[in-house]
Amino acid sequence: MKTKTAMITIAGRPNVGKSTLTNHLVGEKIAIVSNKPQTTRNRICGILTREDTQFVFVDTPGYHRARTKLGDYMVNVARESIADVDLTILVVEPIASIGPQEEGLIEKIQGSKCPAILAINKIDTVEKEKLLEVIDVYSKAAHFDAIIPISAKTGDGVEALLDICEKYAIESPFLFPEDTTTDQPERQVMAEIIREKLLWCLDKEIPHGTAVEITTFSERDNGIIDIDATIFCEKASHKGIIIGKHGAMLKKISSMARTDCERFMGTKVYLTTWVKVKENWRDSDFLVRNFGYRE
Ligand SMILES: Nc1nc2c(ncn2[C@@H]2O[C@H](COP(=O)(O)OP(=O)(O)OP(=O)(O)O)[C@@H](O)[C@H]2O)c(=O)[nH]1
Ligand SMILES: [Mg+2]
Repeated sequence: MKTKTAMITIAGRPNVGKSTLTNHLVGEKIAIVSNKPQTTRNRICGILTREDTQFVFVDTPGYHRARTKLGDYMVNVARESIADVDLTILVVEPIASIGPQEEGLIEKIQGSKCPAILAINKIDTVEKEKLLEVIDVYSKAAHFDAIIPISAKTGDGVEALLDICEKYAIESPFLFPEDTTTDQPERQVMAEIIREKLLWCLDKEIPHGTAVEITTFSERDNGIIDIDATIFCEKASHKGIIIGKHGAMLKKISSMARTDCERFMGTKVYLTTWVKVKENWRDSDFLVRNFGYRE
């Protein structure tokens, strides 16, 4: 069988729904999602193999103005993911004005000579007329091969988006085995699941200042998986909040995470979590790299 692959970057400002879209395209939750901006920190591939075509969707950190070393890393990843792919999908909010983040990304896309399409997401939240205004503003601002309104949440328009993506596939052997859905190692998926629950349960800067390290990941003879995870935070006061009164918050976070870990692994998981402080680690080149945020 002659096979094709398409390497497709999903770019956009924080919180526009890139990871939600990646999950919908792949048909499995492989990227964490939250209502807080700057959820995704690394480049993550979501893989979908459909008949003779393999799609590799590159979910990226939201493009923003960085204020920490970690932020610098995230923005760099977002920027560098645009070159050397077959297509870039720029995901935007259904807002009829173009922000500086979008301008920056459009400039980068045009400079890369990579074909681009625009996906206007969250159309479940706006009226048709408003959507026409958004289409009008973007079609005047830049050249996109196509402009597609979608809802990554409901799945509206996602199939049409996939059909368009298929046109950019080029003849090539598959890059991943056919049943693969992500390039992330299992331990990384587990760490990300825990970070997602931290984002869901905690407010303000606290979850943004956390990093999760899996120190044990082992399978028993009966298939049960033991996971030990350390949650690092930036301040002693944050540690107290993450643990909560009588450990209630940490218990809640761990229990939510365990359910998702079990779903992903398809087996019973024993998850043990600890919390440690690493003062202002996001501002340290060394610690940022140490937590795995490096090319
Ligand atoms: N109503 C609505 N909400 C959506 C849609 N797509 C995503 N969201 C919500 O938008 C928020 C952000 O979604 P994410 O997928 O984490 O966004 P992201 O672009 O990956 O964000 P970063 O990783 O921070 O760059 C979440 O609360 C999602 O549930 C959509 O089509 N409609
Ligand atoms: Mg994301």
